[in-house]
Amino acid sequence: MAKFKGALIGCGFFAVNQMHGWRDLPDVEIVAICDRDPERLDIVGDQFGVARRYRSAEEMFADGGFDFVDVATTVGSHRALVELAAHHKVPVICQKPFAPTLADAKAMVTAAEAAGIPLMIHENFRWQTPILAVKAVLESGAIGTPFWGRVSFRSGFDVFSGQPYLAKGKRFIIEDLGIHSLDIARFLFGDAGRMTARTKRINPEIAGEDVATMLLDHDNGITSIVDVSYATKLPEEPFPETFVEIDASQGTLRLGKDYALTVHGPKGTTRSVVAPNLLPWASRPWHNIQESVALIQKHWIERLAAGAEPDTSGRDNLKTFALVEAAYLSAERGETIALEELL
Ligand code: NAD
Ligand code: 89V
Repeated sequence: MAKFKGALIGCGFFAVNQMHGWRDLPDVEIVAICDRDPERLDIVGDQFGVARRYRSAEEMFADGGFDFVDVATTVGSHRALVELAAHHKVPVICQKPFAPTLADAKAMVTAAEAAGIPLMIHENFRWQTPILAVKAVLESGAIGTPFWGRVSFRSGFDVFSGQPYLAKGKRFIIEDLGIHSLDIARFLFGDAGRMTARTKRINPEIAGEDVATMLLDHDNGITSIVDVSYATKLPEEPFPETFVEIDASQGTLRLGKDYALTVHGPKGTTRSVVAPNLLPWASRPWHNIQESVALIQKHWIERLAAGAEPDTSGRDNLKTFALVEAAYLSAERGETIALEELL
C-alpha cells in the first residue's frame, strides 16, 4: 500500500512525541517539517531524518507533496495554519487548544468544511488506555446507567520547565489541561448543556488560574464534576494520571492511582490495573500521554483512508472548546452558563 505522506509544523517540546508516533506507523512517512526556529528545525530534522525543512509554512505548502499536515505549534498560530491548509486543500490535524477564541475555532471549522478537507483536533487524552478501559466498562453495562461522575486531575508537577509559555498566559489550567478533562467528561458522559465553574490562582509566579472546579449538567441527566489543579502537593505525585469516579444504577467504578480500576456491580467486585503501555521511545511519567498520541494518530490514518470523520473532528471539538469558554465565563460572572448561548 502507498504510504500517506505527512508534513509537520512546529518542532517544539511536544512535537517530538508526534514524530515518534508517525515513525511507528508503517503506512506513514513525514516528508517535510517546518519551524520558525532553525535550531528546533535541525534538532527534529536530524533526529528523524527529514531532509525537507522549512522556516515558512507558506513555502512548505507551495512546494506541496504531502497528503496531510500535523500542526503542533502553540495556540496563537492555529487558525492561520489551519486556514492555510484549507486554502491548499490539505487534510489537517491541529493540536489542542483548538484556538484562542471560540469564534476562531468556528471559523476554522467553516474553512475546513468549505475546502472539503477533514480537520481533527489532536485531543488525545480520551485515547489513553485507562480512559478507554473506563469507557469499555460503561459500554458493557456492568454498572448500569450512570447518574454521577467525576473526572479529576490534581497534581503539583512542574509543567513550566518543559512548557514555559504555560506560566505566562492569562488563561492556564482550564485552557491547557482542563480542556482534556472536559473532553474526557464528554467522551464518558455525553454532551453537556450547562456549566458552573470556580477558579483560583495559588502559584504567585504564574499569570493564569491553576485550580478549577467545574460542575457539568449533561444532556442525558448525568451530573459530573471536573476538577483540575496544579497546586496540589500530594505525598505521591500522580502526574499525569486522570482519576475517574462513576456512580451508576447498578454499581460503581473508580479509576485511581497507578491505574487501579475497581468495578463494583451486581456480579461482584473486580480489581484490575489498566496501565498504559510503555512504548520504546516513551519515558515515565509521560508514557500514558505518549501512548495516546500514537493511538490518535493511528485513528487519523484509519479515518483518512476510509474518508470518514475522525472522532475528535473540529466540529466535535467545538463542543469541548465551548465548555472551556463557558467555564471561564462562569467563573468570571459567578453564574451558570448555558452552552447553547455559545454554540
Ligand atoms: P513549543 O513552544 O515547545 O513548540 C512550538 C513550536 O512551534 C516552536 O518550536 C515554535 O518555534 C514553532 N512555531 C510557532 N508558530 C509557528 C509558525 N507559525 N510556523 C512555524 N513554526 C511555528 O510548544 P509545545 O509545548 O510543543 O506545544 C505545542 C502545542 O502542543 C500546544 O498547542 C500545546 O497545548 C500542545 N500540547 C499538547 C499536548 C497533548 O497531550 N495533546 C501536550 C503538550 C502540549
Ligand atoms: O497535555 C497537555 O496539554 C500538557 C500538560 C499535560 C503538561 O498539561 O500541556
